[in-house]
Amino acid sequence: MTKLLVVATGNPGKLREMQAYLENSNWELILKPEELEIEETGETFAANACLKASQVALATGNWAIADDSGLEVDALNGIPGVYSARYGQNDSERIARLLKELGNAENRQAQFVCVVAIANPDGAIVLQAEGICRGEILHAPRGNSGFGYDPIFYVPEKKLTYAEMTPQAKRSISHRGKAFTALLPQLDTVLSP
Ligand code: ITT
Repeated sequence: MTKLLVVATGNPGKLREMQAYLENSNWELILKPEELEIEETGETFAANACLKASQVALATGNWAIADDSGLEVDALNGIPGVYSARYGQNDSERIARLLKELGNAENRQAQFVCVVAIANPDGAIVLQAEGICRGEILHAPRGNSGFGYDPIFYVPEKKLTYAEMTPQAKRSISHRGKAFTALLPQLDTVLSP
């Protein structure tokens, strides 16, 4: 039986990836109403993912899935981290600010983190998974695919930035790809209460 799952994100780049990753699941995806905005008051990716999934499930009366993610830069003590979306007004501002803060620092090591959470219609969190991808921050953007910080995040294993990868390649090594790989086998076994 197909069940409805509300995708609790307002980020179109994330949405594209989440829709692709959920394509062959037994769930029928619907989008979160645009006017339903959840304030991210948590201090961890897990807290914010759970908050978004739970609030959207309660508000819509459906199952909901949320993703909280961000970029942690070693030389900046993990900043922007959970504040990655609030680091500037748009993607190019956020990238410019990060490159400025990092300057010519020799240590360019960083990681993308993603926590995905699923809530049932009562707002209870039933599943959660995390994925991490280590990489390096370049001095200037490279590539046109993807979204967000993709053009400055270089993955040595692939010798490409996220923005130079095909969606399949990004999925195979990315923080979100790994979180969904852990989550998907469990998702189809979840039954309505
Ligand atoms: P929702 O909360 O509505 O899902 P958001 O953009 O506010 O959307 P987050 O709070 O999780 O999402 O912030 C994530 C930030 O990290 C945001 O600026 C993204 O662009 C960035 N980000 C997350 N995953 C990324 C990826 O795969 N590639 C590039 N940037 C990414």
